[in-house]
Amino acid sequence: MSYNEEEMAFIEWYPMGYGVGFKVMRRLLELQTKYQRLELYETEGFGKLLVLDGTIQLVEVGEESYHEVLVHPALLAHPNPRNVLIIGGGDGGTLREVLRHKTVERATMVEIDEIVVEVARLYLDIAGGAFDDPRAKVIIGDGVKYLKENDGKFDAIIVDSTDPVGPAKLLFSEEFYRNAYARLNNPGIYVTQAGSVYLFTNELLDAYRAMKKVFDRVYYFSFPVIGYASPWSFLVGVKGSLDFTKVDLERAKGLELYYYDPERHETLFQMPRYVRKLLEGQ
Ligand code: AG3
Repeated sequence: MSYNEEEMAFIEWYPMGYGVGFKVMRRLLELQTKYQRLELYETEGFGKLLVLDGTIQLVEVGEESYHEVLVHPALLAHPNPRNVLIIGGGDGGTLREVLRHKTVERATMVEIDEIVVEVARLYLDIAGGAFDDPRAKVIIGDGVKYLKENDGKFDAIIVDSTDPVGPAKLLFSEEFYRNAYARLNNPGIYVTQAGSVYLFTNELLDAYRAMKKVFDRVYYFSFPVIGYASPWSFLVGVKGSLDFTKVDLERAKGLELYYYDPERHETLFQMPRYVRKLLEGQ
């Protein structure tokens, strides 16, 4: 969580003094929104770097290693995802990936902080026109309230939030999962990022256990994400009979993927052995 002027580096510090850093050329923005502190840097080799409350959200070069993996496994495991809800994801990367699916007729994104959306529109080159797609609907609001207080149904709910610590913690609670389950069609799929496997292991375990109380089936997976303390974890909750270990390879062909490899879908389930044992309660 620091910007070292002398060394021209931005380092995000995780627990126990584990750092993830980038050499930066200059700071482009530093501002306090209603919800968080936002910083934007130009890095040496990874394009722009977006930081919220000291935590790295993305680097332009390699952001697909997160957005592809958050979105495509879940949407390719669902037989026909037409109506998709994204909670968070203000930078637009998740929305962009969702809209690449031809089956998707409607993608609603509920982001609490409109400044993040504005900064993404003006400074980041990652949404790729997604915000202006006629199938996209951007709502500035609280995703927790949105799930509780509306009653439309979705085939997939994707949570692209900040870490399972601090303000986003509510998005990892049993109550939130219950509200999400109620808003899913059958079959339906829920996917969330769930933090660093090594450094937020307890948060991952807590979220996994809470999801197991609510969904008909829960899966965990991991992927090395550029810019985060990898491997990074993801959790999937299913409503009805949907098998997340299988994806539609025909639909995958049209997606031109760079990081996520649907033909090797099974590699997603790699977990350090001790974490798998913790998750499976052994
Ligand atoms: N997703 C951010 C994931 C959390 C990153 N955490 C961290 N660096 N400690 C939102 C940004 C991508 N759309």
